[in-house]
Amino acid sequence: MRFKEKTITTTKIFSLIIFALLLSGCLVTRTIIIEQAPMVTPRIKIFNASSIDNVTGTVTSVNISSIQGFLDGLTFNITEVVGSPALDLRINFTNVSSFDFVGLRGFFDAGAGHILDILLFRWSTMTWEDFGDITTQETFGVDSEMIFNSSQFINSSLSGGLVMLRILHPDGGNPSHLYSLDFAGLAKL
Ligand SMILES: [Ca+2]
Repeated sequence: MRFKEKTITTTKIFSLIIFALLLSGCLVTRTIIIEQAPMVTPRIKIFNASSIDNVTGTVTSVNISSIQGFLDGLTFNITEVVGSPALDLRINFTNVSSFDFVGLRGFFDAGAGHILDILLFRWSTMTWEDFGDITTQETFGVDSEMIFNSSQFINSSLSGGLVMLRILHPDGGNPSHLYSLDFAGLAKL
């Protein structure tokens, strides 16, 4: 009997302690909301080249896939010829709706003063527009040109949106000079 009374007393004391703790907020159940990070959607769209054609120059390897992969160990190699122009390379892109950059990764192993022009065909005037130069390099490097209002360089009536890129060595060449192209692409931010 005395044991039962002691048990009841202990239970009451324990209940009072729990009640007091609840009042003080120590045992308030907390709901923790963990916000899930939003899915990150790639913001940059890359257009790979769809065709490549050497109008002038000696090509030692012809494979469009060589310039579709960045840093993949595959390159498109072309050497200059004697005479002017020394090198004329055309790279086409299809199904292009809009773009902001032209990007090239290559290695121009040539002499001082030898320059490759980076041009885009402007459909509204039917002329080639020069956007930059590639000079002799010591190793592979990236050349990128920002293009404002790309619509004038896209022919939406051809191939779903045709863009023609040209790499031109306008002056006299040297057959020992090599342009090794790893990647050519258009980028839409
Ligand atoms: Ca490559």
